[in-house]
Formats: sequence, structure tokens, C-alpha cells
Amino acid sequence: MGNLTSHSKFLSLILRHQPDAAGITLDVQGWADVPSLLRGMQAAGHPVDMAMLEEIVRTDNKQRYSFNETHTHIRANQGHSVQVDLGLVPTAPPEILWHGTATRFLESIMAQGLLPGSRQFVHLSKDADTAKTVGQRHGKPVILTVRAGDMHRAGFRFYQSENGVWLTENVPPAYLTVCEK
Ligand code: HQG
Repeated sequence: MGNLTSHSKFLSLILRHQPDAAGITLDVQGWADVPSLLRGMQAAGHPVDMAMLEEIVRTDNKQRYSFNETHTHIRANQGHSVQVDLGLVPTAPPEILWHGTATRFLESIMAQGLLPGSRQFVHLSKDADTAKTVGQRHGKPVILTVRAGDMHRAGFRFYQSENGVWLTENVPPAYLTVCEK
């Protein structure tokens, strides 16, 4: 793992799950103060300066982070387990969305539906390829299709994060189909 990747993983931990790990707090909208963050990262063995932070944000393959306009604050675009209000606006989803998971979770998912677990939302992908990559993080991947349009018409709310990930609170089993291809 390159240095920047290691720093980026630590940054994800701080901005999504454990701001404590850098001795900082996030505001209600999930923003971290950049100078405090850089000091905290440095103290935790991740010596990142402003130029490196700018590079991490600019080059991130999933565009995981956003600065505010003046770059005094930074936050993660999705994936939080800490309670934050990103100000996302409920949005009509496409008819079909995708969720990649591991085969060992299937039985439980088809019984309980998709649950957010430790995160604030269930994360859904726009296409099967992305879903497969997400699923591979957990083991042998399996892809589910989600009848998002039907869910939306039934009153479920959907949001799209700044970096294009679809979010919803839970997906009942009736809206899920295992994708066989
Ligand atoms: C599974 C990454 C059993 C769920 C990705 C998943 C994404 C259940 C796992 C983002 C279940 C949770 C999120 C149930 C759900 N029974 N298992 N009822 N309901 N699960 O990591 O969606 O690279 O919290 O299928 O790209 O994998 O970190 O969620 O396998 O966008 O930026 O429980 O994280 O982005 O795993 O990934 P996760 P996820 P980053």
C-alpha cells in the first residue's frame, strides 16, 4: 500500500467512524476543521500536509471526500457510522439499483432484507460492475438487484451522495432479486 493510500484509509476512519482517532470532532454536518485534522493525523503517525490532503481528495478513485468552498473544512461524502446530517435531499432513484455482497450473507439478507449495519444507510450501486467490486471486499461476491423504483413509489426515501452512491435506510427482501449472471 502506498503512503497516500494508507493516509487515505486513516482519513476515512476519522471522517466516517472514529474522529477520536485523530483527537478531533466532526460538526453535525460531518465537517472536520482542516488544521485540527492535519495536526491530529500528524500526532497519530500520519504526517499529511495540506498539499498531500489536496492530492488525496483530488485523486481519490471514488471521490470519497469533499472540501468546503474555502478548503477550511473537509468531510466524507458517504459511508458514515457516526450520525451526521449531510443535508442530502430525497431523490427519485432509477428503477433498478444494485447491491454487491458476499455469498455468506445471502441467506440472512433474503430473510431480513438489506440493513445498514453499523453505517447510517444501506449503500447501493448504479451498475452491476460497481456492485461486484463492492461485494468482493467481503468475500465471494454475489450481486442483488433492488427494485428501487417500486420502493420509491411505496414511500421509501432514497438519497444520492455527492460521489454518486445511492443510499436508503433499508431494503425489504421483497424488493431484492439475486442476479444470476
Ligand atoms: C451486508 C465502500 C447480513 C451487506 C463501498 C454488506 C460502499 C447484511 C455488509 C460502501 C445484511 C456491510 C458500503 C443482513 C446487509 N444480513 N448481511 N440483513 N444487510 N448486509 O462495508 O455496502 O470503499 O458496511 O451486504 O464501495 O459493502 O469504503 O457496506 O456486505 O460504497 O469508500 O453487510 O463502502 O466504500 O458492509 O459498502 P459495509 P457495503 P469505500
